[in-house]
Amino acid sequence: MVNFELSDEQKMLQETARSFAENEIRPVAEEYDRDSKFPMDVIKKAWEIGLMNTSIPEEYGGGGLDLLSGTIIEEELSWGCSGIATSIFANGLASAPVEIGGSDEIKKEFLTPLTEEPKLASFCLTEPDAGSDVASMKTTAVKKGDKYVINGSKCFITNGSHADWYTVYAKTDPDAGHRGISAFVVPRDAGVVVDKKEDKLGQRASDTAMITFPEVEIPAKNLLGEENAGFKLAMQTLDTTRPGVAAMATGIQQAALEHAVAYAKERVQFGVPIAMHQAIQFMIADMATKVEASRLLYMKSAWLLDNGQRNSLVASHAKRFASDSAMETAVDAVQVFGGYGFIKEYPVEKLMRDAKIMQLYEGTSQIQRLVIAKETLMPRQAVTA
Ligand code: COS
Repeated sequence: MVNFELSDEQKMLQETARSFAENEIRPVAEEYDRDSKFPMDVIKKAWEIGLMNTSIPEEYGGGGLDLLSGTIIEEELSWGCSGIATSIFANGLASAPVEIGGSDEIKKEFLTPLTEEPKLASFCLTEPDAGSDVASMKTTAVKKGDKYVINGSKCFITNGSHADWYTVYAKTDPDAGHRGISAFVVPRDAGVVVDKKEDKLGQRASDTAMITFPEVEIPAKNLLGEENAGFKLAMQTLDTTRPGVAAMATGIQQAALEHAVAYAKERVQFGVPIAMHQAIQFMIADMATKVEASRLLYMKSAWLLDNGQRNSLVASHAKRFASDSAMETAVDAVQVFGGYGFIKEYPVEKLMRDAKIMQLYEGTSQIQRLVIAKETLMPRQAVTA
């Protein structure tokens, strides 16, 4: 039986998140974007009311929520400001490999502190010469007795300047391609260096940093899962987080649509509100369809995982479609606003700048198409969800 109704608990979460976005995020979004100001105060408030660390199991102090509930929150906060939302949800990306591959001891050591205080963690996969091509990474981890020594640099790291710990992917067998990568938890005080904070086109409230690991020594027990199984752990992690990116892209679209509708009803040209012109109506109609389809896709991709099924294909459908739609919808919202859309005093140019990253981070739209094509042409047998 198909049921598109959210549970009472999910509806309550949705309302809480929408009201948080309305009252705590939207009022500061423009200022934090303009000044590229890190939203630590908003993060603290989101943490206090339980909108962060939703996926961390209750036994480690987290919300223990299913993925669908988490993604619903992501859509709403992103409706407020996707830059601030990204800062709030980056812990989910860093925690997922620990939740999937960490021992009980490591989960207690690293997940529990995130739930006791508003602390941050970052996910370190991408390198200057290894973006889409994860397997070409150069960072190494060499085992020395009961320690690993990590050397290398990671780039585009969300919350990198503010994180207490990092999940880091490194080569443990440099000649083995994707089968020679392992994942580790690295505490900041092990000697992690924050090299530089990036100055970005959009999502300017979020922190994006270059991070270096110069001969950083960590205990061998900080290995997540099996040695040389880090690539699969990264892919499994992205299966759990791409639905969330699709949800954030849906939040941007919802905001763009609402702004465009309100403006179209009030702006008068040729003697009537521009909403009366079919040229505008067709743009609004396409925007509305994209929002609806994006929402259904992200929800299905989360629901599949919640129900123990592999979601790689649907997560890529959702991430690809919602991200591309966010870009198109934001561009169209600017078009509906005409010349005013290009002016910073109006809200839609920010949405256009913010939407772009949706097509880039957590796998570009082209990488999602690769996954979709591969899964469609050569469906993979069930891999652990
Ligand atoms: N879950 C579990 N295992 C997976 C998996 C998944 N979702 N996807 C792939 N794997 C496994 C495969 O089963 C295969 O295992 P074997 O070693 O046993 O053969 C292995 O991983 C390699 O898979 P595949 O052959 O599909 O990899 P490709 O090199 O063809 O493609 C892409 C990998 C390009 C899809 C991958 O590198 C990718 O997603 N890149 C983008 C990275 C990204 O999103 N970066 C953003 C960083 S976070 S901001």
